[in-house]
Amino acid sequence: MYAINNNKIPNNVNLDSDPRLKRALEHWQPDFIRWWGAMGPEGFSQAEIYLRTAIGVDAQGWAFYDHVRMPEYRWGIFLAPPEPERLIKFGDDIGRKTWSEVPGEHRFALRRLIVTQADTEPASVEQQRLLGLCCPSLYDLRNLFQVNVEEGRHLWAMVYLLHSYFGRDGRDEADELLARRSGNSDNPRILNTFNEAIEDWLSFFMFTTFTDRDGKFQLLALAESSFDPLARTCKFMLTEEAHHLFVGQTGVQRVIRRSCELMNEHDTDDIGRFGGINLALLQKYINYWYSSSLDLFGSEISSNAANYFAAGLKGRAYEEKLFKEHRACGQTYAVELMINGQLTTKDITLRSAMNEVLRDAYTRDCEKALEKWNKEVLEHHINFTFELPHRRFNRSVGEYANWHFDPKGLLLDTQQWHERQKNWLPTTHERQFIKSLMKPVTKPGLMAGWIAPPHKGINGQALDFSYVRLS
Ligand code: BYC
Ligand code: FE
Ligand code: FE
Repeated sequence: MYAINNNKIPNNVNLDSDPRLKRALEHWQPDFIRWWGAMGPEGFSQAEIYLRTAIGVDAQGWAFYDHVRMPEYRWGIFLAPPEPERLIKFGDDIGRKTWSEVPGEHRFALRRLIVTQADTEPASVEQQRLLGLCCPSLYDLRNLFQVNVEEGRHLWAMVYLLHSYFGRDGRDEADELLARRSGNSDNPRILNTFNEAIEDWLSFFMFTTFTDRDGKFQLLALAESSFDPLARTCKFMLTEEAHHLFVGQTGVQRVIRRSCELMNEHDTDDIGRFGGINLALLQKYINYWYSSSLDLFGSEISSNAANYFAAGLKGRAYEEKLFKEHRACGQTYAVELMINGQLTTKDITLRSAMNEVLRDAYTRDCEKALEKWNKEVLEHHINFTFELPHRRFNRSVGEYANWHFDPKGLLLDTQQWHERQKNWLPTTHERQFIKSLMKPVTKPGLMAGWIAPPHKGINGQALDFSYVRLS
């Protein structure tokens, strides 16, 4: 155990200089710990986990590894270092000074963006709370908990903004963040994907590949914000996000590797009876989690998104690096809309297409993940290619929500959809099969039979290292 910093709440925002804020956060802290106890990982409060803790934002500070009990994890508040004289980079006010306080006219919109972002963080912890009980290895168990504590820290990051800049309203929102519950019909989490159950590790790896990647792109867009504390908070969160995406990408890849090994060993595609997961079933999980995550970008045409961009609240991913022009005025974007039951291409204003622009960037990033998976298949000399379904497939938000499309994007009638969706999405029976594979493996170095071991351990440790010391 360690004691680096005696502050109750580790931070680089000089909390001691603001006693009122400090008191407000110290008041919220026990509520957070109670929430963690009730809704965080089930069954491991006494286990010692080999976790990395952020204790600063520099190279040494943000990756401090030690065995820690999760309830004693030090959730801190860290902002990326300020850029001196940072100017507004996009929207109507380009070139003006960025804001260190919330401008009155943007108070409502900023609060809404921050609350929506914040809500996903505890939601994901709630969704994943039972996974520890059926982990495929201690290595994976540790990675799950690392993701969980960091999503907890992301909640802290947003609650700091709410408490610090939004007064009474912000404190009320912070309380609400601990009151909503993933999947609860009376008081659900805000965005749909965060109300889906995650009861098996394949779903966890798909979620960390596709849904945490939505997180990456939303954070990239908010890291451009003219509201400087938000931009700096998101920048630091992005450094942690990389590990979540690694867990997902390599998790699925290890499942694929194991499946390919079993296919070659037994000379069949159908490896379920050998305890493996068929590649075709993996494709269905991809279809499910990718389409659900696409919804998180909002409608194709969004006046909210246009207003956020105009006001400089939320930009595009890599706004400065990737785009030459940052006002996005007088330009158009072609989208396919459903008009009188027909797909029709329409030019809409670029600003109102900002959700779609971000979704495009996200899709390109997902394609890279699939390329790596397909390479794994190829290395086993197996003829199978994973594909992302069309963006119209299985959508619940936006233009395509009330229609049915196949994974190639072709329009279906309701009957065709009901007949064929079992070919594209996991059936109840298949979900049960995946669940039946989820037997806990908790001896150091051992691995469940449906997943291959990782190529290397965490932080240079061996694969049979005690990543988790069970009590
Ligand atoms: N489910 O105008 P529209 C992460 C609502 S993930 C349910 O298109 P807008 C993480 C919308 O609220 C990143 N409702 O929306 C990952 C609106 O409601 P009202 C999270 C939805 O505002 C893994 C209405 O539909 N961060 O960090 O353009 C683990 C019309 O929508 C959904 C953010 O989301 C949905 N999926 O865009 C842990 C960033 N989508 O006004 C963490 C902040 C939309 O009609 N949020 N609606 O009542 C935003 O930027 C925007 O709010 C959104 C929506 C992109 C989400
Ligand atoms: Fe997060
Ligand atoms: Fe994440």
